[in-house]
Amino acid sequence: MTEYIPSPRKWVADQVELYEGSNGAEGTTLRETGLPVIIVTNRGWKTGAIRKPPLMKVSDGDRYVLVASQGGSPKNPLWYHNLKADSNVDIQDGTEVHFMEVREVPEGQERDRLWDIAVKAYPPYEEYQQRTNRLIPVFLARLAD
Ligand code: F42
Repeated sequence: MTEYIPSPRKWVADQVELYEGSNGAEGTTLRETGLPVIIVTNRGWKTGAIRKPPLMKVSDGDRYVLVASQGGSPKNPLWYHNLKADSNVDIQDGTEVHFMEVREVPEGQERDRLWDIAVKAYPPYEEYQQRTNRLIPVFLARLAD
């Protein structure tokens, strides 16, 4: 059984522990913002380990928009590479867990539409994009067949 390796960032690992430990009853928002958070379980492409980055919940119908912002840092978050290598993820949204497929949405009309939805859900994404000349990647997660 491949092991889960928690984030080296304590506040992130703690949020996952609280979220999962409470079966999605607690730890489901971003600190005091009250904004909803999902957990995107994916497989490390180098280690094969289970990784569980929490992300802001951005919904497009029954799909989720995953924004690889990492606070506008110059580099993509490492989970970006995992999703590119293996598009199967589990998304925990509160008490529900969905088995989903992700695909990166290239620049263009669809990405613009999803970006607008993401910024409405979490306005700091716009500032993050201003901070970096990296085009912040956007994935769309839909229920796996
Ligand atoms: N991050 C976002 O990018 N967008 C969000 O909307 C977002 C919201 C959010 C809400 C709550 C919360 O607690 C955190 C939130 N975060 C958000 C932060 C997010 O959860 C991640 O911590 C952040 O995006 C950084 O992701 P990361 O994958 O770069 O994390 C690093 C710190 C990490 O976990 N590193 C591991 C390590 O041991 O150093 C390795 C992780 C990994 O996936 N390794 C791969 C493997 O094979 O195991 C290899 C990856 C490679 O290419 O090297």
